[in-house]
Amino acid sequence: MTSCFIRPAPFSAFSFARCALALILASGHLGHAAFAAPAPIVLTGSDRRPATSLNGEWASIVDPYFSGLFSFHHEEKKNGFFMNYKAKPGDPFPTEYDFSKAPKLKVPGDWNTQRESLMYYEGPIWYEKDFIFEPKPNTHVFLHVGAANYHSWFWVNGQKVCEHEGGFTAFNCEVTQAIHSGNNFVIAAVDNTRHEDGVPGLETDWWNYGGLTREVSLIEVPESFIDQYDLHLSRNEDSGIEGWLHVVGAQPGEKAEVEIPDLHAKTTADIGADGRAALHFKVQGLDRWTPDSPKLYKVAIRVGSDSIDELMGFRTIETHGTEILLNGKPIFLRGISIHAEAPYRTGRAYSDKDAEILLGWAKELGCNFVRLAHYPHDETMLRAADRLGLLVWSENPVYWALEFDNPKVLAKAEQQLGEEINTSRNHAAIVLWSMANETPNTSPRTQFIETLATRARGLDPTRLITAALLVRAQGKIKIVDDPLGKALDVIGINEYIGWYEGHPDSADTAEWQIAYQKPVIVSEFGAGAKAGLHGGENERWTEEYQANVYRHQLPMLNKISQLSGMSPWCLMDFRSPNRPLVGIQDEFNRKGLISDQGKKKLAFSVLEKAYKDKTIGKAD
Ligand code: GCB
Repeated sequence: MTSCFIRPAPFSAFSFARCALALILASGHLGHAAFAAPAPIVLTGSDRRPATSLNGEWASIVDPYFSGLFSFHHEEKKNGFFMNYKAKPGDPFPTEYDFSKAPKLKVPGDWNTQRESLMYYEGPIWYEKDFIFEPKPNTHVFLHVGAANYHSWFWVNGQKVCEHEGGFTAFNCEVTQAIHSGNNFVIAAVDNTRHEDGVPGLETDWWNYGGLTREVSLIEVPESFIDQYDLHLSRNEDSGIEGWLHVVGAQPGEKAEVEIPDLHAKTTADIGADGRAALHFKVQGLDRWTPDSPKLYKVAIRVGSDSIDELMGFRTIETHGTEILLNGKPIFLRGISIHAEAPYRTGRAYSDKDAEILLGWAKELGCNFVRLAHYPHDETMLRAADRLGLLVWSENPVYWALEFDNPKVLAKAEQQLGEEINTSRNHAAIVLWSMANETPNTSPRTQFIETLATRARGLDPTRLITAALLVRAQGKIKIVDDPLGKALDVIGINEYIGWYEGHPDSADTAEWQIAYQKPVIVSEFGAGAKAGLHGGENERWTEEYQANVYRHQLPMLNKISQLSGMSPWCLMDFRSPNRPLVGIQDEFNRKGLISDQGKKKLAFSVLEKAYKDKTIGKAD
């Protein structure tokens, strides 16, 4: 049994509230006696289903002590904010909150950039929204949350429906029992407090944007419904499309049907007792998805009265020696790293427009590849990458030093990785699952990430596994021999010659010793520059200095025989509390090739020229 009194003093109201939460959750209270939180389910392709949007303005209460979690009037439980109690004349107790008078926050959106007082806020905030809904008979209704950073709890009409940990993956809470015809309300508590045992942990080089940062909606599905599916081009069989789907509540004898009308291809498969159907069919005249021709096909997936109209590309990805092969042909990944920072307005990116701008810049740069760092980006970004023909590196937020010897942390990382893969597995654009970024070389770390790699391969054997590794420097010799490399298909390397190490021309004499004969992607290099600041090419923070770093890096990278791609750091400046230098950084990491206000720096054209003239990397 959880106890609130085992922790030594000081024991703050804040920790009491958290502890009360643990007790309340453990004992199944919170306005719904027999609550046992079911694991939120994955709905693959949820954005392709009809939905009732709950985006827009939500009432908000900032609650740094998390006191809204429990009632001061235990017998009444009216003061738990999740009850949304409206005071009545003659009540024998005071009600100390009222969502109808509370200020609003926009959803989707981080709270930090919506209200000045919340810029640095880390803690819980309550959200409330009224909505009208008419559930159809014999359906399941899910509250779909695109992402809530970091820990979140949800109630519908006072009934707890789910909780979720992890700030960058979508989840769905079943609300069928809690929702009713007519007026309803949904309440969320979202807490962006950083934790030592979180994923990511205490320290990141990006802003800890809190809140309901991605879209929220209601998705209604029939009694028996498709929760997950996977369709991809076979590596072994020419023109074979294979995969599977899973149905919740499948009826005996029910069949799955998949059709690609433009290819006149259709298959029907039996659904097993475990709800799974294996899919396989041959297609003729398929145009494979490539960056130059990102052909997407309409795919109709049907089981009983449930159906999803997908839009998918088909391609293969594999390695051969030190090469990456797309559709069996070597390809050099001309990339750039991107944070989910909103262009022009800053804050967490979430919209189609944000994705179009960010990926549009990547295309302008001559990229065929983007590293979406350092966490799974949203569905709009992945759809845009499918559409625009940009190969994607998608990353689990295992960043820097986590508690690698803590099994609970491993479970959290596995959960987020599972959500990332199960949600995004049908995007042709994604070719690499990245397990981690710059983790220290210790054996608990290696075991931890090997476990993740095994899980990723189990969930999706069709893509390549990577991670961004650190480099050991012995003077001009740069060594990559991290044992984690054994577990990877593609070695990612982050290096900052010319910025954190030496001068731009130090790259001219650097020699690389890479212990693996596998494809290598230099997943980061770069330098900080303030847009509009000009000076000598050896004067830090100027655009000239940054361009100089790029000019010296490119010939050096060309000498790495395993080089199969690169994604310099990074496309656009992004907010980070680690970057306080006044007048230069002002709490932005300035390694972008473009400023947060959309101004291109000189290095942009250095890289653009190298990409467009194909003077970097192996010819493809
Ligand atoms: C890194 C990290 C990245 C940082 C970058 C920097 O190695 O992977 O998250 O933002 O360096 O700018 O220092």
